[in-house]
Amino acid sequence: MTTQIDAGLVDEANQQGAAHLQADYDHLGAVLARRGIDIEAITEKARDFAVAVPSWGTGSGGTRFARFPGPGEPRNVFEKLEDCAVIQQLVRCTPTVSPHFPWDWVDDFSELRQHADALGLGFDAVNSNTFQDQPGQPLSYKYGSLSHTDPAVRAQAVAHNLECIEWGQVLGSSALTVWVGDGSNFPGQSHFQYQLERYLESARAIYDALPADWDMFLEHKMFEPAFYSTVIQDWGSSVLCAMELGDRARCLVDLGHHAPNVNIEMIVSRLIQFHKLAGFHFNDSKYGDDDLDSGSLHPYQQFLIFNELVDAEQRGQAGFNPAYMLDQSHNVTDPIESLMNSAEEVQRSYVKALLVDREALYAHQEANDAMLATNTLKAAFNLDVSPILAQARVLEGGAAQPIAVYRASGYRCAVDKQRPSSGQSGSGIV
Ligand SMILES: [Mn+2]
Repeated sequence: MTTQIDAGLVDEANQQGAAHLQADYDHLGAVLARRGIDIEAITEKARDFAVAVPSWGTGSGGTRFARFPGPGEPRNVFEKLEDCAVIQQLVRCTPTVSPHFPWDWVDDFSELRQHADALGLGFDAVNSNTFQDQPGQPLSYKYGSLSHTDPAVRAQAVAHNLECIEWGQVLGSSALTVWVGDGSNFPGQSHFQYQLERYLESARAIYDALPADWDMFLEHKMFEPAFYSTVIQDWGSSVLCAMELGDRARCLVDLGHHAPNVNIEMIVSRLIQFHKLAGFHFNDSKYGDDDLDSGSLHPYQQFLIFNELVDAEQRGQAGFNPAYMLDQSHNVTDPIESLMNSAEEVQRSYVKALLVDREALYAHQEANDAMLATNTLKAAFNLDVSPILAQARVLEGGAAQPIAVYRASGYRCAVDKQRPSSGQSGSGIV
């Protein structure tokens, strides 16, 4: 397997920090032991944790005002995979990449899969794109795609999704994520019910074409690009459509796609309860679909979401198998650094949720002791689990301090020389 960063550099940095890491790990181990928790068991769970990297996150993102490209941006999906391999080499919890079509379209998908294999990477859910027009595309999505009034436009959008499945099969993927920007910008512009009926008819055509081992993830988003109404605007519409389509259609929760102050962890619980949770696009948000780095703003909310996920995992909830993916736009940071940091922050929430004393929590809930119940959650959240995360990375062959090693490697500077700016980007905000 090709490594992007000199393995010697990783080892050297790990050895330099080994004594301090061991001391911190031992101390945390003693703290956890007093709570009846075996730190080694938690570290094993941390080692097994995985979150997929979005191919579109490897380039600098932007807004509708401007995009400020960074140095050495990947110019194609092969170069995006190389950057993803750097991330995986150092953090060891991002073994798969979620591709987006047609941004990541290639002539030969077998070659792409071989390239990923050589880098030690696999593919997660494939994403279709019917929210923008591509060069040479016969019909426009200006007024919608899967829900367009014109059956010919709907057929074109369905055909694209079917192509995505074909390409994804070659890549070894087993899920299609469908997000449509369809909606309206003016009251009265669209008939809500007819529009949703057209969406369902198109989604049905895609669902019926799923290979036997594939699932369909429906991603909702409250607004943008449509600013008055959106066809799949919230988890209510999403779950209604998923129920209508069948067992293999489930709801994907993007943390930035909700109304402000919505209780996302409760939505997650509801979806788990009814076997309709597909997975996540992790990111953070202050105002809307900001696509900020995961855990950068609301780490407690992210922890509370994982509290629901770990609760389901530990209770062995039937059909519980969510896909974890990042979906972020990196406008002012090096995307590799943001993705490494974010993967760690998501893993951190998972590990903290593992530390919740569930028996005590259930007892406090039964006794209606709100104070002790909420403090049980805080007792887990307030612990610094960084030594566990670092130890898990080191044991998996990654870096205890990924960003420090990445900066020391000079990778960005090296690829900047190999990748002259094309002035274009396959990055986007979804
Ligand atoms: Mn998303």
